[in-house]
Amino acid sequence: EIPKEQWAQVIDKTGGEITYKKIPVGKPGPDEVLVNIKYSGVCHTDLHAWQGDWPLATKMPLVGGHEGAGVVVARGELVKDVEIGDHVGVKWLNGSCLACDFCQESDEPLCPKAQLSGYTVDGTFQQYCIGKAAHVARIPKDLPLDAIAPVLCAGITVYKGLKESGAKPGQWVAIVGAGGGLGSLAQQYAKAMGLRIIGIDTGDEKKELCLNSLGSEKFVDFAKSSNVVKDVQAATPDGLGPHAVLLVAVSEKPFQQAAEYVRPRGTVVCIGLPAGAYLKAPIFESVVKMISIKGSYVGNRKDSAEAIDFFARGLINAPFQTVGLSELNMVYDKMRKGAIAGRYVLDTSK
Ligand code: 8ID
Ligand code: ZN
Ligand code: ZN
Repeated sequence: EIPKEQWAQVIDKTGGEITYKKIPVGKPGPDEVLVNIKYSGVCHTDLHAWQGDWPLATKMPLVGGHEGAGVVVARGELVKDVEIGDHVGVKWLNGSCLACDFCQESDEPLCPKAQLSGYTVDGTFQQYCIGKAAHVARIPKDLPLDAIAPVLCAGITVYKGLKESGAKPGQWVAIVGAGGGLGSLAQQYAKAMGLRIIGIDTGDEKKELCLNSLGSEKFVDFAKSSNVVKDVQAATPDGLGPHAVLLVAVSEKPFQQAAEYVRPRGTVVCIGLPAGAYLKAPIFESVVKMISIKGSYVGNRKDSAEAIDFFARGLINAPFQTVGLSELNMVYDKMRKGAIAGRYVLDTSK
């Protein structure tokens, strides 16, 4: 039975107080489903949205969150291929037009009418969330909904980014921001894809995690290193640097360094979205090393299904800690300080 009211984390203005309170449960439109969110990951994007870091306005008032795993409890009359009781994920891409050039080519994140969970529509920091049926991720019923939650943004995004990097099995990839949410999953996907990994982040806790359980063979501590560029290149056997770089850090500096240490013919994939930041690369080295620099933005429905399938096959086992939905403020405090190794997942029942 669907209640009339539910617990949610709500903001009324950018950077304003986050209030844990009861709000009405929404009704799904004809092409939508209502999902009883059991667990939601907390992505750094949610913090950017709250802080107003990006040149794109959010809806207000706003319920954040876009890594929501739960159970379908209601559906609109046009929905035929999702059943009540199915396990699904509400992703960053809540919906898209399905008709534009980009949607037709399965580049739906690029849809000019894309609806974004926890940004332009209410997201998963609530007990009942609405998603477009076409876009909710299908989750097999035997998978744990807490552990799968971070896959729904972090997992999909890094899996897509690794595909976009063009790195082949046996080649080296540097993961910049390796100890965070996206970075920890990136190592797991990279390892499963047969890549060799250099983790870049800071602190002994993240170093241990990367080297001992996530799959990095080498680790560079960006805060301790006196020359990150040299150290990253030295981490590859021939000293010529990694074939690909996945940038998932939330600061500008590493985006400036990547072109310097990437291998000739290598690819730099930008994923992290630090506020107000610019990309800068030396033209000389970019030209004579024939470097590619590109962006990568979440993934399409097929990427999502594949990322979940890696998890279903037992290849993805990234660290997460679970706390109540009511503790979102604490999670944001830690995230702002870079003090989270892995991901926090919120249990919406407390
Ligand atoms: O589709 C996309 N492109 C997409 C999808 C999802 C998330 C982009 N993102 C963006 C988020 O908006 C955010 O800007 O990816 C970024 C990373 O998200 P996250 O993994 O959720 O953030 P986190 O858990 O806070 O991890 C960030 C890590 O970066 C490290 C920190 O120590 C932390 O572990 N880091 C920083 I800050 N500076 C670094 C540096 N110079 C660094 N690591 C290496 N070198
Ligand atoms: Zn995200
Ligand atoms: Zn479209």
